[in-house]
Amino acid sequence: MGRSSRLLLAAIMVGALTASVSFAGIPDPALSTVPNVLVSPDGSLEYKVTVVGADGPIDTALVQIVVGAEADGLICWCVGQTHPTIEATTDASGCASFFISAGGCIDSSLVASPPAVEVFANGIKIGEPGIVSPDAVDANGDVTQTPWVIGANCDVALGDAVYHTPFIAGGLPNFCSDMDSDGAVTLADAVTLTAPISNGASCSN
Ligand SMILES: [Ca+2]
Ligand SMILES: [Ca+2]
Repeated sequence: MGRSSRLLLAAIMVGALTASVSFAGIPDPALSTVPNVLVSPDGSLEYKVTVVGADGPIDTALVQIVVGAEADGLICWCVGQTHPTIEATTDASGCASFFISAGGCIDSSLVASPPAVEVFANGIKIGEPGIVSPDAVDANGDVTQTPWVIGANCDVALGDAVYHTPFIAGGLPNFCSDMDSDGAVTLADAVTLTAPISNGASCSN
């Protein structure tokens, strides 16, 4: 084998090694979990993104929630809450945990210029979720998306309880009351809503 052939072979081997290492660490949108972004005016609710690649969960991945300009203008952001890009790093289970202080409900399929929100892991897009919150309506009882009024007022008040109650009581599908993004409004969503509603979670915006 000549010198150039040996160099070529070495380059191919290094390339193959690098490729296998890289693929193992590349987030796979199909394997990762990106629920609708859960926010609360008191920052009390945990929102989790799980980043998984071909070899399983990816540790120390940078997860970035990037809220588009349209949705950014419709969300009630608490003073001190970073936006429109919010970052966290995954743990050994591939899990990135956020506690976002804000209010509002954004159904991604209803915005004029989708996507409303993009979520990236190590620079690779892994999801285009919406946003949900106990703080779904403003002081007039208007939800963010009917029509495109801002809705939400950084205050979980009686109007929010009144808004969520029929969906919870009747188990009726409703995007803005589905806190865990499983497509249904169940006891689990009621449990998530209970503390912010009973505490009257609020913030300055
Ligand atoms: Ca409210
Ligand atoms: Ca649910």
